[in-house]
Amino acid sequence: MPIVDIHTHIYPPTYVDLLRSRTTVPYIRTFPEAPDQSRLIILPGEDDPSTPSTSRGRPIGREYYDIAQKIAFMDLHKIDTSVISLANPWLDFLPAEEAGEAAQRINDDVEEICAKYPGRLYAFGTLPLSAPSETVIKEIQRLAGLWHMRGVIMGTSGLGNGLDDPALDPIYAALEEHDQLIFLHPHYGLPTSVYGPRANEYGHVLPLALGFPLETTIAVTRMLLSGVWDRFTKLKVLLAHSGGTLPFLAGRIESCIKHDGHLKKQGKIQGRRDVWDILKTNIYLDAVIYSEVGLKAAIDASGADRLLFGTDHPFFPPLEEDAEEWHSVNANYGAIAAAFKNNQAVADDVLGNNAVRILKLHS
Ligand code: 5CU
Repeated sequence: MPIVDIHTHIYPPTYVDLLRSRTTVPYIRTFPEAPDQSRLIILPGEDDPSTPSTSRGRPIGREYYDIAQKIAFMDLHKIDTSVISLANPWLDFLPAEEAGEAAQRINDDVEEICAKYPGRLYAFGTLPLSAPSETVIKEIQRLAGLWHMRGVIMGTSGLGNGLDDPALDPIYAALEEHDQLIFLHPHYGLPTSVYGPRANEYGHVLPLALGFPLETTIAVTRMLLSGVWDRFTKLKVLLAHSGGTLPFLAGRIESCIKHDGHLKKQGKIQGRRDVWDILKTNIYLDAVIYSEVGLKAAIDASGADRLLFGTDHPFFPPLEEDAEEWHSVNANYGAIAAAFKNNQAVADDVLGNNAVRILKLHS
Protein backbone atom coordinates (compact mmCIF):
# COMPACT_ATOMS: atom_id res chain seq x y z
CA MET A 1 0.00 0.00 0.00
CA PRO A 2 1.78 3.19 -1.13
CA ILE A 3 1.63 6.39 0.90
CA VAL A 4 1.50 9.40 -1.40
CA ASP A 5 1.82 13.03 -0.31
CA ILE A 6 0.15 15.30 -2.84
CA HIS A 7 0.49 18.55 -0.87
CA THR A 8 4.21 19.13 -0.40
CA HIS A 9 6.13 22.15 -1.58
CA ILE A 10 9.56 23.15 -2.70
CA TYR A 11 11.28 26.37 -3.65
CA PRO A 12 13.79 25.12 -6.26
CA PRO A 13 17.24 26.77 -6.05
CA THR A 14 16.57 29.05 -9.05
CA TYR A 15 13.43 30.38 -7.34
CA VAL A 16 15.34 30.92 -4.08
CA ASP A 17 17.94 32.94 -6.05
CA LEU A 18 15.09 35.00 -7.52
CA LEU A 19 13.66 35.72 -4.04
CA ARG A 20 17.10 36.59 -2.67
CA SER A 21 17.50 39.18 -5.46
CA ARG A 22 14.33 41.03 -4.43
CA THR A 23 13.67 43.75 -1.85
CA THR A 24 9.87 43.84 -1.88
CA VAL A 25 7.51 41.00 -0.90
CA PRO A 26 8.11 38.18 -1.78
CA TYR A 27 11.78 38.06 -0.80
CA ILE A 28 14.38 36.22 1.25
CA ARG A 29 16.86 38.17 3.35
CA THR A 30 18.72 38.33 6.62
CA PHE A 31 18.27 41.16 9.14
CA PRO A 32 21.06 42.83 11.14
CA GLU A 33 19.56 41.50 14.42
CA ALA A 34 20.13 37.87 13.26
CA PRO A 35 22.65 37.91 10.39
CA ASP A 36 22.93 34.09 10.18
CA GLN A 37 19.22 33.42 9.74
CA SER A 38 17.59 33.99 6.35
CA ARG A 39 13.89 34.76 6.53
CA LEU A 40 11.26 34.04 3.90
CA ILE A 41 8.79 36.91 3.60
CA ILE A 42 5.90 36.01 1.31
CA LEU A 43 2.48 36.81 2.71
CA PRO A 44 0.82 40.21 2.22
CA GLY A 45 1.59 42.43 5.22
CA GLU A 46 4.36 40.16 6.51
CA ASP A 47 7.06 42.81 6.31
CA ASP A 48 5.11 45.42 8.21
CA PRO A 49 7.79 47.55 9.92
CA SER A 50 5.87 47.27 13.22
CA THR A 51 6.72 43.54 13.33
CA PRO A 52 10.16 42.88 14.84
CA SER A 53 12.52 41.69 12.07
CA THR A 54 13.21 38.44 13.95
CA SER A 55 9.56 37.43 13.68
CA ARG A 56 8.84 38.69 10.18
CA GLY A 57 7.86 35.87 7.81
CA ARG A 58 9.48 32.58 8.77
CA PRO A 59 13.05 31.27 9.04
CA ILE A 60 14.01 29.47 5.85
CA GLY A 61 16.30 26.45 6.07
CA ARG A 62 17.41 23.74 3.65
CA GLU A 63 14.10 21.90 3.98
CA TYR A 64 12.58 24.61 1.74
CA TYR A 65 14.88 24.04 -1.23
CA ASP A 66 17.07 20.95 -0.76
CA ILE A 67 15.39 17.89 -2.22
CA ALA A 68 17.55 15.57 -0.10
CA GLN A 69 15.78 17.03 2.94
CA LYS A 70 12.40 16.31 1.36
CA ILE A 71 13.42 12.68 0.78
CA ALA A 72 14.65 12.40 4.38
CA PHE A 73 11.32 13.84 5.58
CA MET A 74 9.47 11.33 3.38
CA ASP A 75 11.54 8.44 4.77
CA LEU A 76 10.98 9.57 8.36
CA HIS A 77 7.20 9.76 7.84
CA LYS A 78 6.92 6.59 5.72
CA ILE A 79 5.89 8.47 2.58
CA ASP A 80 6.68 6.50 -0.56
CA THR A 81 5.91 9.12 -3.19
CA SER A 82 5.47 12.88 -3.19
CA VAL A 83 3.88 15.11 -5.81
CA ILE A 84 5.90 18.27 -5.25
CA SER A 85 4.80 21.78 -6.18
CA LEU A 86 6.32 25.24 -6.11
CA ALA A 87 5.06 26.99 -2.97
CA ASN A 88 3.22 30.30 -2.95
CA PRO A 89 3.34 32.95 -4.31
CA TRP A 90 4.54 31.07 -7.44
CA LEU A 91 5.25 33.51 -10.28
CA ASP A 92 2.31 35.83 -9.64
CA PHE A 93 4.58 38.81 -8.89
CA LEU A 94 6.74 38.67 -12.03
CA PRO A 95 6.42 41.21 -14.84
CA ALA A 96 4.69 39.80 -17.93
CA GLU A 97 7.85 39.72 -20.01
CA GLU A 98 9.79 37.63 -17.44
CA ALA A 99 7.13 35.12 -16.41
CA GLY A 100 7.17 32.75 -19.42
CA GLU A 101 10.90 32.09 -19.26
CA ALA A 102 10.88 31.83 -15.46
CA ALA A 103 8.10 29.22 -15.59
CA GLN A 104 10.02 27.14 -18.13
CA ARG A 105 13.20 27.32 -16.06
CA ILE A 106 11.45 26.38 -12.82
CA ASN A 107 9.37 23.60 -14.39
CA ASP A 108 12.50 22.16 -16.03
CA ASP A 109 14.33 22.32 -12.68
CA VAL A 110 11.49 20.53 -10.93
CA GLU A 111 11.24 17.90 -13.70
CA GLU A 112 14.99 17.26 -13.35
CA ILE A 113 14.70 16.97 -9.57
CA CYS A 114 11.92 14.37 -9.96
CA ALA A 115 13.96 12.38 -12.49
CA LYS A 116 16.70 11.88 -9.88
CA TYR A 117 14.31 9.88 -7.66
CA PRO A 118 12.42 7.47 -9.93
CA GLY A 119 9.05 6.45 -8.50
CA ARG A 120 9.44 8.74 -5.49
CA LEU A 121 8.74 12.16 -6.98
CA TYR A 122 6.19 13.64 -9.35
CA ALA A 123 5.16 17.29 -9.63
CA PHE A 124 2.55 19.91 -10.35
CA GLY A 125 3.95 22.53 -12.72
CA THR A 126 3.82 26.30 -12.41
CA LEU A 127 2.10 28.63 -14.88
CA PRO A 128 3.36 32.08 -15.92
CA LEU A 129 0.00 33.68 -15.11
CA SER A 130 1.20 37.28 -15.39
CA ALA A 131 2.22 36.65 -19.03
CA PRO A 132 -0.14 36.84 -22.03
CA SER A 133 -2.59 33.92 -22.31
CA GLU A 134 -0.75 32.45 -25.31
CA THR A 135 2.39 32.09 -23.18
CA VAL A 136 0.39 30.39 -20.43
CA ILE A 137 -1.21 27.99 -22.91
CA LYS A 138 2.17 27.15 -24.45
CA GLU A 139 3.45 26.20 -21.01
CA ILE A 140 0.37 24.05 -20.37
CA GLN A 141 1.08 22.23 -23.65
CA ARG A 142 4.77 21.84 -22.77
CA LEU A 143 3.99 20.55 -19.27
CA ALA A 144 1.74 17.88 -20.77
CA GLY A 145 4.88 16.43 -22.40
CA LEU A 146 7.07 16.42 -19.27
CA TRP A 147 7.13 12.93 -17.82
CA HIS A 148 6.79 13.71 -14.10
CA MET A 149 4.23 16.49 -14.34
CA ARG A 150 0.72 15.64 -13.19
CA GLY A 151 -1.07 18.99 -13.41
CA VAL A 152 -0.45 22.56 -12.32
CA ILE A 153 -0.49 24.45 -9.04
CA MET A 154 -2.36 27.75 -9.13
CA GLY A 155 -3.30 30.52 -6.73
CA THR A 156 -6.65 32.23 -6.63
CA SER A 157 -5.71 35.42 -8.48
CA GLY A 158 -5.74 33.85 -11.96
CA LEU A 159 -4.64 36.46 -14.48
CA GLY A 160 -5.07 39.15 -11.82
CA ASN A 161 -8.86 39.28 -11.58
CA GLY A 162 -9.65 35.98 -9.88
CA LEU A 163 -10.79 32.62 -11.14
CA ASP A 164 -14.19 33.87 -12.37
CA ASP A 165 -12.46 36.05 -14.98
CA PRO A 166 -13.78 35.15 -18.49
CA ALA A 167 -10.26 35.82 -19.80
CA LEU A 168 -9.28 32.53 -18.15
CA ASP A 169 -11.56 30.51 -20.41
CA PRO A 170 -8.87 29.64 -22.99
CA ILE A 171 -6.62 28.53 -20.13
CA TYR A 172 -9.33 26.37 -18.57
CA ALA A 173 -9.97 24.95 -22.05
CA ALA A 174 -6.29 24.08 -22.49
CA LEU A 175 -6.13 22.46 -19.06
CA GLU A 176 -9.25 20.47 -19.83
CA GLU A 177 -7.96 19.47 -23.26
CA HIS A 178 -4.66 18.21 -21.82
CA ASP A 179 -6.37 16.56 -18.86
CA GLN A 180 -4.26 18.62 -16.44
CA LEU A 181 -5.57 18.88 -12.93
CA ILE A 182 -5.34 22.24 -11.13
CA PHE A 183 -4.03 22.10 -7.57
CA LEU A 184 -5.73 25.23 -6.23
CA HIS A 185 -3.85 26.74 -3.32
CA PRO A 186 -4.37 29.99 -1.38
CA HIS A 187 -1.81 32.71 -0.80
CA TYR A 188 -3.46 36.12 -0.42
CA GLY A 189 -5.82 35.37 2.46
CA LEU A 190 -8.25 38.14 3.38
CA PRO A 191 -7.57 41.88 3.56
CA THR A 192 -5.36 42.33 6.62
CA SER A 193 -7.84 44.88 8.05
CA VAL A 194 -10.23 42.04 9.00
CA TYR A 195 -7.64 40.71 11.45
CA GLY A 196 -7.89 43.92 13.49
CA PRO A 197 -5.38 46.30 15.02
CA ARG A 198 -3.86 43.63 17.28
CA ALA A 199 -3.12 41.20 14.42
CA ASN A 200 0.64 41.54 14.86
CA GLU A 201 0.32 40.03 18.33
CA TYR A 202 -1.07 36.78 16.95
CA GLY A 203 1.72 35.55 14.68
CA HIS A 204 0.44 33.83 11.54
CA VAL A 205 -2.61 32.20 13.09
CA LEU A 206 -5.36 34.38 11.63
CA PRO A 207 -4.12 34.51 8.01
CA LEU A 208 -3.15 30.83 7.88
CA ALA A 209 -5.98 29.24 9.86
CA LEU A 210 -8.77 31.47 8.52
CA GLY A 211 -7.55 33.69 5.68
CA PHE A 212 -6.22 30.81 3.57
CA PRO A 213 -9.32 28.55 3.80
CA LEU A 214 -11.72 31.43 3.19
CA GLU A 215 -9.69 32.60 0.20
CA THR A 216 -10.06 29.14 -1.36
CA THR A 217 -13.77 29.01 -0.53
CA ILE A 218 -14.43 32.42 -2.07
CA ALA A 219 -12.43 31.58 -5.20
CA VAL A 220 -14.36 28.35 -5.85
CA THR A 221 -17.70 30.03 -5.11
CA ARG A 222 -16.88 32.77 -7.63
CA MET A 223 -16.12 30.04 -10.19
CA LEU A 224 -19.51 28.53 -9.39
CA LEU A 225 -21.40 31.83 -9.66
CA SER A 226 -19.77 32.78 -12.94
CA GLY A 227 -20.59 29.42 -14.55
CA VAL A 228 -17.01 28.12 -14.95
CA TRP A 229 -18.15 24.63 -13.96
CA ASP A 230 -21.03 24.79 -16.46
CA ARG A 231 -18.69 25.75 -19.31
CA PHE A 232 -15.87 23.37 -18.33
CA THR A 233 -17.58 20.25 -17.12
CA LYS A 234 -14.40 18.17 -17.21
CA LEU A 235 -12.17 20.63 -15.37
CA LYS A 236 -10.49 18.86 -12.44
CA VAL A 237 -9.49 20.89 -9.40
CA LEU A 238 -7.77 19.61 -6.27
CA LEU A 239 -8.52 21.99 -3.40
CA ALA A 240 -5.92 22.62 -0.72
CA HIS A 241 -6.75 22.27 2.97
CA SER A 242 -9.74 19.99 2.37
CA GLY A 243 -11.49 22.67 0.36
CA GLY A 244 -11.03 25.53 2.83
CA THR A 245 -14.50 25.79 4.27
CA LEU A 246 -16.34 24.71 1.11
CA PRO A 247 -17.58 21.33 2.41
CA PHE A 248 -18.99 23.01 5.53
CA LEU A 249 -20.52 25.97 3.69
CA ALA A 250 -21.77 24.25 0.52
CA GLY A 251 -25.37 24.07 1.79
CA ARG A 252 -25.38 27.74 2.72
CA ILE A 253 -23.89 28.72 -0.65
CA GLU A 254 -26.61 26.76 -2.48
CA SER A 255 -29.35 28.24 -0.30
CA CYS A 256 -28.10 31.81 -0.88
CA ILE A 257 -28.09 31.18 -4.65
CA LYS A 258 -31.63 29.77 -4.61
CA HIS A 259 -32.90 32.79 -2.63
CA ASP A 260 -31.18 35.48 -4.66
CA GLY A 261 -33.66 37.67 -6.54
CA HIS A 262 -30.96 39.25 -8.70
CA LEU A 263 -29.73 35.86 -9.96
CA LYS A 264 -33.34 34.77 -10.54
CA LYS A 265 -34.10 37.84 -12.67
CA GLN A 266 -31.01 37.12 -14.75
CA GLY A 267 -32.15 33.53 -15.29
CA LYS A 268 -29.03 32.22 -13.57
CA ILE A 269 -30.65 29.84 -11.12
CA GLN A 270 -32.30 27.28 -13.37
CA GLY A 271 -30.22 24.82 -15.36
CA ARG A 272 -26.92 25.40 -13.59
CA ARG A 273 -24.83 22.68 -11.95
CA ASP A 274 -25.04 22.88 -8.18
CA VAL A 275 -22.10 22.86 -5.80
CA TRP A 276 -22.85 19.32 -4.57
CA ASP A 277 -22.58 17.96 -8.10
CA ILE A 278 -19.31 19.80 -8.66
CA LEU A 279 -17.89 18.60 -5.34
CA LYS A 280 -18.51 15.01 -6.42
CA THR A 281 -17.57 15.36 -10.09
CA ASN A 282 -14.87 17.99 -10.61
CA ILE A 283 -13.36 18.61 -7.22
CA TYR A 284 -10.82 16.58 -5.28
CA LEU A 285 -9.84 17.48 -1.73
CA ASP A 286 -6.59 17.03 0.10
CA ALA A 287 -6.67 15.66 3.64
CA VAL A 288 -4.63 18.50 5.14
CA ILE A 289 -7.09 19.56 7.84
CA TYR A 290 -5.50 18.15 11.01
CA SER A 291 -8.70 16.82 12.61
CA GLU A 292 -11.33 14.16 12.15
CA VAL A 293 -14.16 16.74 12.25
CA GLY A 294 -12.95 18.66 9.17
CA LEU A 295 -12.01 15.44 7.41
CA LYS A 296 -15.52 14.06 7.87
CA ALA A 297 -16.99 17.17 6.24
CA ALA A 298 -14.65 16.62 3.29
CA ILE A 299 -15.66 12.95 3.04
CA ASP A 300 -19.36 13.83 3.21
CA ALA A 301 -19.02 16.53 0.58
CA SER A 302 -16.81 14.85 -2.05
CA GLY A 303 -16.49 11.20 -1.03
CA ALA A 304 -13.52 9.26 0.35
CA ASP A 305 -12.59 8.25 -3.21
CA ARG A 306 -11.73 11.92 -3.96
CA LEU A 307 -9.68 12.57 -0.83
CA LEU A 308 -5.87 12.58 -0.93
CA PHE A 309 -3.29 12.58 1.87
CA GLY A 310 -0.93 15.55 2.17
CA THR A 311 1.51 17.16 4.60
CA ASP A 312 2.15 20.80 3.54
CA HIS A 313 5.89 20.17 4.09
CA PRO A 314 8.07 22.24 4.60
CA PHE A 315 5.51 24.46 6.33
CA PHE A 316 4.42 23.78 9.92
CA PRO A 317 7.60 22.12 11.23
CA PRO A 318 7.65 21.26 14.95
CA LEU A 319 8.76 24.18 17.11
CA GLU A 320 10.78 21.98 19.50
CA GLU A 321 14.38 21.78 18.31
CA ASP A 322 14.78 18.11 19.27
CA ALA A 323 11.52 16.87 17.69
CA GLU A 324 11.87 14.27 14.97
CA GLU A 325 8.44 13.45 13.61
CA TRP A 326 6.27 16.40 12.67
CA HIS A 327 3.12 16.93 14.77
CA SER A 328 1.36 18.44 11.75
CA VAL A 329 1.93 15.29 9.71
CA ASN A 330 0.91 12.99 12.54
CA ALA A 331 -2.28 15.04 13.02
CA ASN A 332 -3.21 14.35 9.39
CA TYR A 333 -2.34 10.65 9.72
CA GLY A 334 -4.34 10.55 12.98
CA ALA A 335 -7.42 12.16 11.43
CA ILE A 336 -7.44 9.57 8.62
CA ALA A 337 -6.98 6.70 11.10
CA ALA A 338 -9.84 8.02 13.25
CA ALA A 339 -12.24 8.72 10.37
CA PHE A 340 -11.71 5.24 8.87
CA LYS A 341 -11.09 3.21 12.02
CA ASN A 342 -13.41 0.48 10.79
CA ASN A 343 -12.30 0.51 7.19
CA GLN A 344 -8.56 0.19 6.60
CA ALA A 345 -9.09 -0.35 2.87
CA VAL A 346 -10.62 3.13 2.48
CA ALA A 347 -7.92 4.63 4.72
CA ASP A 348 -5.35 3.08 2.37
CA ASP A 349 -7.12 4.67 -0.59
CA VAL A 350 -6.92 8.12 1.01
CA LEU A 351 -3.31 7.57 2.04
CA GLY A 352 -2.16 6.63 -1.45
CA ASN A 353 -4.31 4.55 -3.79
CA ASN A 354 -6.55 7.49 -4.73
CA ALA A 355 -3.52 9.58 -5.70
CA VAL A 356 -2.06 6.76 -7.78
CA ARG A 357 -5.39 6.34 -9.61
CA ILE A 358 -6.35 10.01 -10.03
CA LEU A 359 -2.88 11.30 -10.94
CA LYS A 360 -1.87 8.20 -12.90
CA LEU A 361 1.32 7.76 -10.89
CA HIS A 362 3.75 4.92 -11.62
CA SER A 363 2.56 4.68 -15.21
O1 5CU B 1 3.25 29.23 6.77
C1 5CU B 1 2.89 29.72 5.71
O2 5CU B 1 2.93 30.89 5.43
C2 5CU B 1 2.37 28.80 4.67
C3 5CU B 1 2.39 29.21 3.31
O3 5CU B 1 2.76 30.29 2.97
N1 5CU B 1 2.00 28.34 2.40
C4 5CU B 1 1.58 27.12 2.74
O4 5CU B 1 1.27 26.33 1.86
N2 5CU B 1 1.52 26.77 4.03
C5 5CU B 1 1.91 27.60 5.00
